Amino acid sequence: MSYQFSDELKRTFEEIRTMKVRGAGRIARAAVAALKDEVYFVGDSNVEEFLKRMEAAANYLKSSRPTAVSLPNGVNTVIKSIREGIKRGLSLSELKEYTAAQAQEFIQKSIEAQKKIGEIGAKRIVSGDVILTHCNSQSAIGIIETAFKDGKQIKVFATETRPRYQGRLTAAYLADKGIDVTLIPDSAARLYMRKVDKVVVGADAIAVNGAVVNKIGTSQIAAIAYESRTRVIVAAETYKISPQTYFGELIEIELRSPYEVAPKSWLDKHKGIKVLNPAFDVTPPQYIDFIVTEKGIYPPQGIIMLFKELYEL
Ligand code: RUB
Repeated sequence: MSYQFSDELKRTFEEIRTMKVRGAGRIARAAVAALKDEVYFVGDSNVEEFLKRMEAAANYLKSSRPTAVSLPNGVNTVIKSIREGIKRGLSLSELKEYTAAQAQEFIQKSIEAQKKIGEIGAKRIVSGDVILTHCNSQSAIGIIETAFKDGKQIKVFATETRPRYQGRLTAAYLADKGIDVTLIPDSAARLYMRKVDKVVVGADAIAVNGAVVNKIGTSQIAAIAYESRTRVIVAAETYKISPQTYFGELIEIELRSPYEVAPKSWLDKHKGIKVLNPAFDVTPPQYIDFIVTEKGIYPPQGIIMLFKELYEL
């Protein structure tokens, strides 16, 4: 059976797909907020029907972008709460209220988690540090900004992050806050790494073995940092840990349009050229010093313990 979704839900799907809304935390919150509003969309006659319609909406949202695990983890939280509500015997209207409240709680906790990561991670930054960050991660920026607000003298290198240039967003944000920031091409990371004390990046997904999936180029930066003995810090909320990886599944890497890499007119002239445009890559745990979560700091090898604790395994 196919379900009708509200225009708002479809708009959120499009905004995530086209990257108007981007970044793993924002994507999760936008999807959960859309589900929260969807609760009241059409008049279901019973709780089972409501669950089915919400599951369909959740699956639709999950298909917008494949890599950020925060998205399925966020929408699954909402679906789980509907199932719980049904088990507790809630009426349809009670169930809707309960679902909307649980969705709101996820959004609130996500915002709080990012704030906490900023506070915890900033303790590992010292005055005089030169930090390199890649892409545009709210959690990574939270660490940098908190350290700065705590009065630490820091300098930041922000990589451009081709092909979508999210590094410009980061550089503009940091400069706006009064932080000393230098925008560099991604390919200049090795040249400047010897000036860098700490690499601070975010994550779209974390495998239970501590490998981190983040914006394409992160693994290159981490390897360069490893080479020059520079610390690599990953900032990530615990809902970015991928449960599927516990069962040996791999995290899917999103492949985006070739026209983000080269213009269509140019590629049309050079028909023999193939283009690959992966949006993310995998940084192996041995290149990561520690992962800052809202629950504290973990070495990548400790993520499995954290995961088991979170899922009560
Ligand atoms: C964004 C990206 C960010 C993570 C973490 O990629 O790789 O580093 O999503 O972000 P894209 P946050 O621009 O393709 O979405 O810490 O804000 O969740």
